[in-house]
Amino acid sequence: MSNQDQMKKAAAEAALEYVEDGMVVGIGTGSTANHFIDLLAKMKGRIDGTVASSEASAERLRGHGIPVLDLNAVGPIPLYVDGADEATRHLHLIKGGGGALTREKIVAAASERFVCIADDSKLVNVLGTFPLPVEVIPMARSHVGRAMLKLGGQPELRHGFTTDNGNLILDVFNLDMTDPVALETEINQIAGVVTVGIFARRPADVLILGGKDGVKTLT
Ligand code: ABF
Repeated sequence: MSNQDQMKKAAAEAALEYVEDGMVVGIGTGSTANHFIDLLAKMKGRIDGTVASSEASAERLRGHGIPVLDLNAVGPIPLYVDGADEATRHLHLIKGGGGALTREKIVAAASERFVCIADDSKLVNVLGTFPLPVEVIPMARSHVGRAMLKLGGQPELRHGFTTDNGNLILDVFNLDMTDPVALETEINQIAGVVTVGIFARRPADVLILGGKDGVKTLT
């Protein structure tokens, strides 16, 4: 396992402390979330089940014999654990590098506590070095692309990729994200945008970062 992967695993392990008996746990997507899934398998008898943010995570959970529930069949989720592509000390995030941003945003919105897990290379002062994923309805691709240009970004279509919802992803480079709440709100208003990968209006509640000196928790 690479050092970075060990840091991801350490963050995932620390997140287990937030899991309580009888909980339904929201589960994210990506390599850090995969560590969490594998660790959760060891205590699967103690939870009621999970809600998955992607088909890939649902499959991995089922592979461990962990029940995967429909979000509509459960009430508010007490805990959601997921990774991120970038995170700030304000717990604002960029997500969606894995393309699962829409379901991730839904599960985050439906959750009482969002614990974000990552290796500490994801911590940044200002979001935006990582290109911003925006999920769009296919017929709106060009329209949304032009809107991104007007905002000062350079959109690139993620070629050969379709989301779990049958939509496309534009990865937008060079946006000014000094006010992520305002930018998230503005991009949300563009017709044809399904989800923008800024998680600032509903940020994480806890950020667990694995580093070479162990795990740090920001709240
Ligand atoms: C998900 O997985 C995403 O929102 C984010 O794009 C990605 C992080 O991947 P990894 O944990 O593999 O670095 O959480």
